[in-house]
Amino acid sequence: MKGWVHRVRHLKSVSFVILKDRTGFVQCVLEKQFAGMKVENESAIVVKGKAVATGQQKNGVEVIVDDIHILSKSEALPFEVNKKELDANLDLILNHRVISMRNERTQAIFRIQSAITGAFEEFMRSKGFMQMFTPKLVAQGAEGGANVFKLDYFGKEAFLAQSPQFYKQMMVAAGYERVYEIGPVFRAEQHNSSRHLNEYTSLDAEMGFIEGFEEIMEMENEALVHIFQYLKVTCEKELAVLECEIPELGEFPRISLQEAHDILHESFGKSSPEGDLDGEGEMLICKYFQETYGSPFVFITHYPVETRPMYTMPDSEQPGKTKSFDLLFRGTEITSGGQRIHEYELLEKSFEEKGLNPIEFESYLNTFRFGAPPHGGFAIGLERLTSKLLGLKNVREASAFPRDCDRLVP
Ligand code: AMO
Repeated sequence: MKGWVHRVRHLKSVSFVILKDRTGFVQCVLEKQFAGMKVENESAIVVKGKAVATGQQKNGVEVIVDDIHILSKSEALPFEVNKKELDANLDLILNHRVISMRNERTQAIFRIQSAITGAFEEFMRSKGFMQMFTPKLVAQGAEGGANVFKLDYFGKEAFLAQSPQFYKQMMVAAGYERVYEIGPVFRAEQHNSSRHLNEYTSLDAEMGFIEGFEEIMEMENEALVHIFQYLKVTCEKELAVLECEIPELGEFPRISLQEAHDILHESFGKSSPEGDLDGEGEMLICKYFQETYGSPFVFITHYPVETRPMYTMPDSEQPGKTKSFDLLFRGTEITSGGQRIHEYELLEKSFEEKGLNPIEFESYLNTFRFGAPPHGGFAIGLERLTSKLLGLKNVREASAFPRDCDRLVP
C-alpha cells in the first residue's frame, strides 16, 4: 500500500501507523522488528504486509507490516493536520494549502466540489446541452461596470473574461441551441469579503428557442435537485465527515424583487437599496423562506433595467423591469440569469442607454443580425454554492487556491 502517515501511536512493543490514501484510512501494525524506527506524520510511505480481519477497526481490517519504506519524509508541520478541525487561522491554512488539504475535512470539501461539477455536467448533457470552451482573453467586459482586469495583448488593451456571457449566447446562435461551460471568470472587485473572490469558477448554461425566462428557472431548479441527489448517493462518506445534511428540494419559490422588498419591509422593518437587495436583505429573505416554506432556495425575479447588464431582456408587460432573476441560497446570491435581448435594434439601443458604444461590441452585436432565437441562461458561482451547502464560513474555504485582493500565492 502507498499513502501518507496520518498518525503514529507507540506502545511498549508495537507501534500503530494509520495510513491514508485517496480511498480512506487503514491501521498498520509495526511489531518488534521496527522498534525505534522514526515515522513522521504526513510522510509518504509504502508498506508491505498481511491484511487481517479485526473487530477493533471501523473498516474491519488492519495490516501486519512486513516491510515499510519512507518514500519522502515530512518536515515539522506548520499545524496539526490530523485533527478534526484545523486549528489555525484561515491565512495560515491557505498559505500551506497542500498540507491543509491533507486534513480529512478539507479533503472532503474538494471531493464534494468535484462531484458538484460532475453532477452538473451529467444533468446538462442529459438535457441536450453541449460543453463549450470559450476564451478567457477578451477584448471587452461582458457584464458592464469597471471590475475587469486589464492586460497588455501585444500592444493592445485586453481583459480577462468577466463571464462567458457573450460567447455562450453566440454559441446558441451558432446552432448549438444548448451549451454549458465550467470555467474560470475574473472579477477585479475590491471587496475583500467572505463571499467575494477575484477569480472563481462559473457553471454557465445558455439555451435557445425558449418561450419565457421561467423555463430557465425551471432548468436550474432541476439541475440543483439533480446535483443534491447525486451528492447524497456518491459523497456519503465526505458529507458525514463534514456533518453536512443535504436538504430535500422541491420547486423553489419565486417572488419578484418588489415582493421581496415588501416582505423585508413588513416582516423585518427593513428598507432596501433601490433596485436590488443588500447582503442583509438576502439573508433575511432566505430566513423568511426557510422558516415559512422550508425552502433553502428562493428565486427573485424582475430586477429593474438599471441594475441589470445591457444584454438583459426588458419585460414589455412591466415597463422598467427585466426578465431576469437571481437565485438565493441560505442567505447569499448564488446565481444570476434571465432572458437575453435577441433583437439587434433593441440590443443596440440597450448598449447606448447604458452609455456603451455599440461599435466596440460589433462582433457580439452581429450575432443578432442573422437569426438569433429567443434565448436565456444562468450562471452558478461554484465556490458560493459549495460553501453555502457545506456550511463554510468563508468562500475562500471552497477554493483550492483562492485569489483575493491580497492573495496570488500559492
Ligand atoms: P453575475 O455577475 O451575477 O452574473 O455572476 C453569477 C454568479 O457568480 C457568482 N459570483 C461570484 N462568486 C465569487 N466571487 C465573486 N466576486 C463573484 N461574483 C459573482 C455568484 C453570482 O450569482 N453573466 C451573468 C450570468 C448569466 O446571466 O448567465 C453573470 O456573470 O454566485
